[in-house]
Amino acid sequence: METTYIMVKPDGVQRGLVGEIIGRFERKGLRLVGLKSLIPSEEIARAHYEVHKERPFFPGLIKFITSGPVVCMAWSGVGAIGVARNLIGPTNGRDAPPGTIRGDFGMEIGYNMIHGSDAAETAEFELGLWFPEGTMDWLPDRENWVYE
Ligand code: DAT
Ligand code: MG
Repeated sequence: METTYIMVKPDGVQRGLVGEIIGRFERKGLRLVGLKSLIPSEEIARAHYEVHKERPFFPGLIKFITSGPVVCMAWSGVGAIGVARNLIGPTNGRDAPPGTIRGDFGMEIGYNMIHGSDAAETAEFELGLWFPEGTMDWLPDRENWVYE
């Protein structure tokens, strides 16, 4: 079992795609173990995107992420980090295949609606950053019909 940090970005919230996005994770069979909405502070946005701090797009990225509400989520499942990245699709919506979230709804590299952790270490860091209070420990009954 893995847990990944997923976040609907301000463009996804503004466009009313929160339900659509959550539905895709639910239908896939992942387990929701954390959910909240907030307007990110500059401090948390900078920490989250620390690895990109030298990139030319960094200031614009921080301005974008702090511009309005995001929806912070933690999803668990076998191989959840990779499974979520596959549901999300490549960074630029124009290159992302249909069937992925970015492929179905995105036309840009910046306005790409959703973040997903890219590895076990980043998931651990991001979950600690956005969910310092921790996540829930529970098992949906339906999981007996998701995993053999
Ligand atoms: P991903 O979100 O697919 O993991 P990433 O970690 O490479 O992509 O970059 C983080 C975010 O930064 C990405 O979702 C959108 C933005 N970004 C990345 N490359 C960019 C670029 N060349 N121009 C503008 N924004 C960019
Ligand atoms: Mg990334």
